[in-house]
Amino acid sequence: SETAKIPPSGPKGGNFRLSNANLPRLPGHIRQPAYDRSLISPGIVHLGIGAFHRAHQAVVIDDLLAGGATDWGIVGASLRSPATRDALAPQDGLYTLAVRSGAGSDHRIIGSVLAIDVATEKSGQLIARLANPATRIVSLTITEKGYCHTPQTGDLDEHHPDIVHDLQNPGTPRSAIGHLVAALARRRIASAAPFTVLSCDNLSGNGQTVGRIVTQFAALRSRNLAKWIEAEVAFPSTMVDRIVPETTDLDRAEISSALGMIDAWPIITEPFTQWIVEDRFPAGRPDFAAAGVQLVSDVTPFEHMKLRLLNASHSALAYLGYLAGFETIAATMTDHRFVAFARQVMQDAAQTLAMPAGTDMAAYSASLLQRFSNPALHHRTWQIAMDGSQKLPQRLLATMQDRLRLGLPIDTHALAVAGWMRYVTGIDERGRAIDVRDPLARELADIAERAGPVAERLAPALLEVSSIFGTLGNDPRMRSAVTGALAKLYALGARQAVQTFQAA
Ligand code: CS2
Repeated sequence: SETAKIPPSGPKGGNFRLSNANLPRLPGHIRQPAYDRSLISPGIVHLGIGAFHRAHQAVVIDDLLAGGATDWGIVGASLRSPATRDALAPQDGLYTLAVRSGAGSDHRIIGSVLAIDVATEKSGQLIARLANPATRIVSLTITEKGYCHTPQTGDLDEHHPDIVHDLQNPGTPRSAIGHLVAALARRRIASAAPFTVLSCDNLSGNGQTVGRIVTQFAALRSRNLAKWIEAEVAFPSTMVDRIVPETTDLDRAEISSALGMIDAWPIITEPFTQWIVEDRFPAGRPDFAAAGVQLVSDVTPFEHMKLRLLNASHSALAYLGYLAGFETIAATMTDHRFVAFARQVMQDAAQTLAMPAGTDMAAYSASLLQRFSNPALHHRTWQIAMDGSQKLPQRLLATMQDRLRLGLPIDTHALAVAGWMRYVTGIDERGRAIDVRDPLARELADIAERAGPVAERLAPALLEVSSIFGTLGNDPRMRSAVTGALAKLYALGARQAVQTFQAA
């Protein structure tokens, strides 16, 4: 995982570090928290305080704190790595948000993160914080695999090692699910109202899904606890959208130099940001709308639109672009064949969707292509390619299922799935090793090793991984489309496969 390397010496003559005390030393054009941080108290605990949260929700909260919502500060939690805490604690939680595009770069200091807990060090402290009635929202960006579920069904994976551990050690859990349930159990015993659980991950029906997983886990501890959770806890769904690449050491150096002081972990993002939230917060919420958040009664159409247009084409570009030798999404987008392919992924997906009221498919797709082309973002294909086993179902397979149901061809998506298949063999088109990161990496590599690089054997073997493909993997139309696409990929390579596809 990422670690923050602090530049060895301070920029231009100073050794200052971003902190409350050093805010007055910042250049005047850099926007700072427009509120007295000492007056802010926490109302939100956020599990998974990575780059995505700090570019999205924490910025919304920063705006709301400036508007006077002083009891909605954030305490972040890392479930494993102390890296973010180690970088931000000496900075009093402050960090820079750099919004970048072809038009330039804008720097702003975010002050909404008040503290960070590291669960592996003090699991009791985090549970106590979650159990504290002042915590009214517990939000999550723990990535797809953090839910310890079976991606294809959305059910809790009872055999997941962390779940097995947490059921045996309910007071010292490892998983986010274990922490949520430990804290909810305490609140129930104390006759306190529960917090609202706000999933901000790219899962389909993320609220419903996390609600189901939490309740299933609780039921393995106590039926009454599960019933109480079902009756009392709200799990609103959300659609969150902002592209946030991993911060590089070059970013750290550039931003520290712009600030005239060190920021050990700034966040880089794009101008676009969107947050759609299902309005169900029995424990209260800040006035999200005041910061541009859209509150709706049903997030589903927005979520499907995003997963099946943005994330699907992102994953397709990531696998096929990586195989073609492109390091970033923006570089992949300099090849018109890939642009055309991404557009086709979106068009095919759109035929299965009811676009949300007020959105236009053509305009939305055009804006996605433009965002992917942002030359100022170094978003690695390798980063997006990560954890494909957790991403494929909601991004690509759901569309394929719907298209088959409608009697429509699935060749476009089949090529994207074939790209994933070749990627997870761990060997690229030039015979070099790929560092495949995926909870199923070992299993997938074993399958690839047994099948060999032969589409007719490899595609059917991978389609049998039912936690990813479910029954879709047995559908003869799926088998033949994916096998054909993979054969083409092996015969021609990604660039040509994408191109011939266009001609077909
Ligand atoms: C990306 C997403 O890494 C990935 O899988 O597709 O993180 C994507 O950048 C965000 O969902 C954009 O909102």
